[in-house]
Amino acid sequence: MALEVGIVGLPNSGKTTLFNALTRAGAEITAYASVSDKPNVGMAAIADDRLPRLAALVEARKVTPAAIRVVDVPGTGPQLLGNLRQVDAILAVLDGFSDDATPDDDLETLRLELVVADRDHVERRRERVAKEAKSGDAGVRAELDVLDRLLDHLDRGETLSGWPDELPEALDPLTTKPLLAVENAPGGIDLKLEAELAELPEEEAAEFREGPSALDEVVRRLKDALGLIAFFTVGEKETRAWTLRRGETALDAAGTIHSDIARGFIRCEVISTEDLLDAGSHAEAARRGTQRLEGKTYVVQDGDVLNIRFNV
Ligand SMILES: Nc1nc2c(ncn2[C@@H]2O[C@H](COP(=O)(O)OP(=O)(O)O)[C@@H](O)[C@H]2O)c(=O)[nH]1
Ligand SMILES: [Mg+2]
Repeated sequence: MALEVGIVGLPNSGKTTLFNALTRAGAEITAYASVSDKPNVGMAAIADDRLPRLAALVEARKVTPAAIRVVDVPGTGPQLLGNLRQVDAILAVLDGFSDDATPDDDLETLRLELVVADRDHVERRRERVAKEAKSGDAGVRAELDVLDRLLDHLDRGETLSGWPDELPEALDPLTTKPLLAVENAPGGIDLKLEAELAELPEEEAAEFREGPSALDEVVRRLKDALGLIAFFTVGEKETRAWTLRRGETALDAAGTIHSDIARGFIRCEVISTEDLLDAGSHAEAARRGTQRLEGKTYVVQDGDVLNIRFNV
């Protein structure tokens, strides 16, 4: 499953512009609130300069970057924000380009909208559980009790992240997710410019920019917020980057590639990107002894090149 990020923001702050710049999907950008309430969904590639170097080593015919799924919801009501309950992080887009822009106030407004959406979520869950509790099931009654106390907690102005115990498993809150604010302004992250540059070939776009791409910066901050690392699979047919969360194992890496590979996992050849590039080939790396064999529980490191042996 690819990681997911949700975009939130007030109307006309530049959410869909950011979505297009990240995904190059070309969703409709309007100067008015969208009539459709369907979220835009697309994939954003994660730039990593190690990938082309690894691909060059084996003259890979196909090079595939890692990607994050991006969801752009056209509004901030509880129902629309409910589309974001499964995302791993939230990007808050703030208007910094209008004459009367108030990005700090807008961020507060957005945080409040998320709090309201979560209260709504807890309340709906409580209604459902209250109906089921009439049957007398002990587990259901216990959840009802927790939800009642949780609603009291929220009504005292406290947050879900401030809840001292574990939250009921059935809840998927928004306010406990990592939230990253992106101010959309010339001189900062100029999304309109980025969306335009995203349509150009990479070299041409780079000539327009002074520094690194502002979007790469957004993706880099996202990776930090989520604790993501990259690993690579290097082959002539395809060389590919993948993401894992820091601390995940070789077995998790296998599962990211394909559930069959996880099921049939035998062992995993591991070498760091640097060692492989230094050696110039897998054969030379093996001769130098910089490649090793690891088992299922090996904790994958950022930049590891993995070759998983498995049987089906
Ligand atoms: N000047 C300027 N206009 C922008 C910028 N980003 C978005 N816009 C404009 O603001 C309007 C709304 O943008 P859109 O991405 O659809 O906002 P959304 O409602 O948050 O999805 C469009 O007319 C965009 O062209 C920006 O960075 N600078
Ligand atoms: Mg939009």
